Amino acid sequence: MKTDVDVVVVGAGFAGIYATHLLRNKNGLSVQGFEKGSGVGGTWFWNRYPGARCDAESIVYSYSFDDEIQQEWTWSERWATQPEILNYANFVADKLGVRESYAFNTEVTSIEWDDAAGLWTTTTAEGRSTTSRFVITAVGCLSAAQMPQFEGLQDFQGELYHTGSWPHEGVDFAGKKVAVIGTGSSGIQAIPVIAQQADQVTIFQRTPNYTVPARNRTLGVDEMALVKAVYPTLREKLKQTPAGVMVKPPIGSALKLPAEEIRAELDSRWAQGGPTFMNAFTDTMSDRQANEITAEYVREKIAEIVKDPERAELITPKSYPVGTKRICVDTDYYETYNRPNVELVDVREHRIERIGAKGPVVNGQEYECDILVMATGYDAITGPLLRLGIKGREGLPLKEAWDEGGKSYLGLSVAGFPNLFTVTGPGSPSVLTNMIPSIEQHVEWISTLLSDLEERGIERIEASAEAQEEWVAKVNAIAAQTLYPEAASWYMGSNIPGKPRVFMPYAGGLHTYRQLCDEIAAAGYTGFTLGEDAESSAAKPLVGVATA
Ligand code: NA7
Repeated sequence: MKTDVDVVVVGAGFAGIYATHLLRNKNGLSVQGFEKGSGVGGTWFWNRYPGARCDAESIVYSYSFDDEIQQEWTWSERWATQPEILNYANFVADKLGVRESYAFNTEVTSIEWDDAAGLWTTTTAEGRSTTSRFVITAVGCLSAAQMPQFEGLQDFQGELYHTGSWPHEGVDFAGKKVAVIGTGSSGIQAIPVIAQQADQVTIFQRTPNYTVPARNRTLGVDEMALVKAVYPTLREKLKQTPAGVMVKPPIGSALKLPAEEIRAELDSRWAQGGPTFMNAFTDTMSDRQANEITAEYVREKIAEIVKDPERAELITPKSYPVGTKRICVDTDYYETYNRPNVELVDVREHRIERIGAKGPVVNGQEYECDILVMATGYDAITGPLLRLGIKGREGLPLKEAWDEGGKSYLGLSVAGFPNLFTVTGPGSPSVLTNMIPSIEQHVEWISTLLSDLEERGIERIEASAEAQEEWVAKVNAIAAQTLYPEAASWYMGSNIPGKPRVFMPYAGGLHTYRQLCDEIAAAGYTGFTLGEDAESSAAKPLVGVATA
């Protein structure tokens, strides 16, 4: 069947840029990309809130597939800012010339499979339709902003912003009263910067968070030169690691080491800065008692830093193990609570009742503000995919297939949805790893798969329902060995009212995942039905796939 293009790629973030490049230039396929934003960058195009930075170190939060790119680009800080990451995405997009394959300012509203013709039709908000043999979603994990439906929100008279879709021209906080709802990574990064600029900041905290200092610094020319000299070997080494980042190995079990050694290790990692603090011991994420040692250390730090003991107590996390909600990385977050222009409203017991014309209302009191910042997070991992209006075989909406939570085989392919690949979908290592190496692995694996299919003259591939169920069970079993399920986190879908509570990412490590994917490919794509078999699987009812 003739199609408009071979592949449609949705999204022009790091996954879309690389997928478009590889499929065009290595596979020789025709690609049409669609991107809602006016430029490349994906999550980093939208997340422009003050203080936005990556929590993976810049020298490794970057592509490794092309030595020329890594030699030409120079990072200026240990933790890159959003503008620098966006510049990098633009630099790579220009270098690879992928822009010409994209329609920007173009929102995809539906992607529907035609089983008889064996093709996908992607439709945009403007009504443009494109047929393709394959679709690759590259829509990111944290791109569907979650705006809580507070009563009265539409009548708020001040300026209203969500950290996940920040105005490109920036926001002037000078002389303003600002309210911030949310103390996750975004709130924790934005609050110290806003507090320096605004007259007054009122923080509405529902759950206190654990955060470690970033200890950001500039990267010197010599230091970058050293990194560039070892990039090829460094990248190879990182491929053997669980998260694709440089991590000092754990020194042992927190339950077995002497107290002084534990203290010294945590002191050293706290002074070093960054999330490697969480890797001090082998059992922090698997044993509640071990976890408590690291958690208690952070609590002590809060008590040391925050001068008002009552306030320190209110911002001290106690109800869940450290690291089970994503560990935050900050610059002066706890210190900001010592500022005279910062007010804290604890909304654990008395929730935000509504948003009044002048500001949030809690326990009958309206907190007036000129600017209201929602740092309220995302419908993570599955949210961006569900917004695409995907329908598979027999017109099955992805929403229905996932009514018990996101299910896929390897995080890449969904039973009932042939020839569709979901880069960093649910069940992929994604957010538990450095996203760029994960993206590279996924895209390269898909590219190899497509050329293998081409070589064998196979036109259709689909994950089998059985392989999908096994993968979902594996993802759950690995999560169950950790403390992750103990927190109401976005990893679990707990931040979205009505979303099924399922731990979404694969916690077995990128190195293990990479090996598994390679073995599956070497064995001829076990767990997938190919060609004629995939077509005959269309005769199988989808009920079992959707609800098993
Ligand atoms: P997060 O981590 O989901 O944080 C959202 C915050 O907003 C969190 O403190 C929530 O409290 C709070 N929130 C959400 N809804 C409400 C309502 N209705 N009332 C009060 N407070 C609310 O999102 P982020 O954007 O900070 O970070 C997401 C990821 O992006 C991050 O991990 C990095 O990887 C980058 P809760 O904890 O649910 O009680």
